[in-house]
Amino acid sequence: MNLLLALLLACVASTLALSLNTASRRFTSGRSSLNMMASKPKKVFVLGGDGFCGWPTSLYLADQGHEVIIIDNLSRRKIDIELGCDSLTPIASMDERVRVWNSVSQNKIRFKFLDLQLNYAELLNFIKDEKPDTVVHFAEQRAAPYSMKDDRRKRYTIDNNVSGTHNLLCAIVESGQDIHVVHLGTMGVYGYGTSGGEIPEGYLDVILPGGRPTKILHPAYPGSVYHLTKCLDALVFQFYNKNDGLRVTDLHQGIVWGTNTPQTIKDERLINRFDYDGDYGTVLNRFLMQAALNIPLTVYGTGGQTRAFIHITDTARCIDIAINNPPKSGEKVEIFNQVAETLRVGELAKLISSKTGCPTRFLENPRKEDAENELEVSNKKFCNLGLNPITLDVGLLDEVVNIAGKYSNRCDKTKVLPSSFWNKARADAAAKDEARIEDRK
Ligand code: NAD
Ligand code: USQ
Repeated sequence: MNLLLALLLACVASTLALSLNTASRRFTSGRSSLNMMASKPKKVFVLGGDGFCGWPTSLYLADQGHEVIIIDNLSRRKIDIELGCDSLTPIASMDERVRVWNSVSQNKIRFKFLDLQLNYAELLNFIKDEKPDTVVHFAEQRAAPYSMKDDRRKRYTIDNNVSGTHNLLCAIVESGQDIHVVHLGTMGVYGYGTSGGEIPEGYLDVILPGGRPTKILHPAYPGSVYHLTKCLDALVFQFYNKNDGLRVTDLHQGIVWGTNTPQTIKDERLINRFDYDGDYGTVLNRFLMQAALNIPLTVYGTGGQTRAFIHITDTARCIDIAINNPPKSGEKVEIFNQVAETLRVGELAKLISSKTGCPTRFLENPRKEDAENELEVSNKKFCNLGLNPITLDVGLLDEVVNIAGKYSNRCDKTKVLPSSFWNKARADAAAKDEARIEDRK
C-alpha cells in the first residue's frame, strides 16, 4: 500500500471513529432485537444468491436458522467477463463459497445452477420436489447503465427479468403450493422527478372521476430499461395475486452500499462482490473506492439527483423481516420501501471529498435524468416491524474504504468512467467532455 493511500485510510478511519463505535454495535445485533414476531424457521429458495445482495442475504438467513437453497445461473460472473471487468474483491467460485460456509457454520446451505428465464421445467420440478415456504427473488439483470448500453443489452434485460419473474409465478401456481414470494424491486419504479411530498409504500389513495375513492399502484415512471422491468414485474405480481391468490411482498429498495457483513467476514473466501465499474458500480461504493485510490470522484451532471440508500447489512435484515411477516391469504401484494435515508449525490461527493481530500470532477451526465430532484420516502412499515436502519452518520464508510484499499491492485482504472449512454445526445456530449478528455491524456 503506498503512503498516500495509507494516509487516506487513516484520515477516514479516525474521522469516523465515533460513528463507527455505534455502527459496529449494531452490525452484530441479532434476530431478537429486530423482529417483533418470533417466527419459526422456513425453507427458503434464494434466487440470485450468488450476487452482491443475494450472497450476504443467504448467509444471514442461514444464520437465522432458515434452510437456504441458492439458485443462480452465474450470469453476473459471465457479464464481468463480457465487460472485461471484475469484482474489486476476489470472490471465490460458487462451489467454494458453499463449501467454506458449510465448514464454518452449523447452518448448511445448498446451491443449484438454474436459469430462471430458460429452464422453466427444471424450476417447476425443483419447486415440486423441495416445497419451499418462501422464494426470495434477486435474480435479475440489475444495472441501469448496462440495460441502456445498446439494443442487445436492452432486449436481454427485458427478456431475462420479465420472463424470469413470470416463470417463477407461473411455476408456483402450477405446483399448487402456497409459497410466499419476496421480490427485490427498486425505488426507481416511482421515478426520480420531484415527488412533491412523501412517497407512500406502493399504493396511492385516489379519487376517480365521479368522486369514487380507490387505491391504486403508485404510477410507474421508470428512468431506464432496467427500471422498466421492475415496473412490469409489479404488474405481473398484481395479476397473479388477483387471479391465483399468490402471496407476494415487493420490496422497493434504494441503492445498496457497503460490502461485507458479519457472515461474509468469517472467512476471506466468503467475501462479497464489490462492483466499481461504470456499469455495475453504484454511486456511494464508487465514490468511496475512488477516494481510497485517489481517483477524482465522478459526479454526473450537477450532482443534483437525490436518491435513497440502504446498507447491505440492513438489506439482509429487511428480507428476514419480510419472510417472517408474509401477507395473509387473500391480501393484496404487500409493498415496503426498503430504504434508510435519502441523500443528494453532489452532497455525498462533497462529504467524502472533505473527509479524504480526494478532488471531485463533474462529468457530462451519461443518463437522461433531471438535473435535480427532491425525494422524500416513507419507510414506516419496516421501522414499525423493528428495523432501526444504519444511516450514513453512523455508517460503515471506512469498511468500504478499507476493502477498496486492500484490493486496490485489482482495480482497472480504465473501467471507472461511465461507458453506457442513455441516448445519442448524451453520448455526443460525453465525447466532447473536457473532464473525460483530460483523463485520456
Ligand atoms: P447482482 O447482479 O449482483 O445479482 C443478481 C444475481 O442474479 C446474479 O448472481 C446473477 O447471476 C443472478 N441471475 C440473473 N439472472 C438470472 C437468471 N435468469 N437465472 C438465475 N439467476 C440469475 O445484483 P444485486 O446487486 O445483488 O441485486 C439483486 C436484486 O436486488 C436485483 O433484482 C436488483 O434489481 C435489486 N436491487 C439491487 C440494488 C443494489 O443497489 N445493488 C438496489 C435495489 C434493488
Ligand atoms: N451517479 C454519479 N456518479 C457515479 C455513479 C452514479 O453521479 O459515478 C449518479 C447517477 O447519475 C444517478 C445516481 O448517482 O443519479 C444513482 O446511480 P447508481 O448507479 O448508484 O444507481 P441506479 O442506477 O439508480 O441503480 C442502483 C442499482 C439498481 C437499483 C437502484 C435503486 O444498480 O439495481 O434498483 O440503484 S434506486 O436508485 O433507488 O432506484
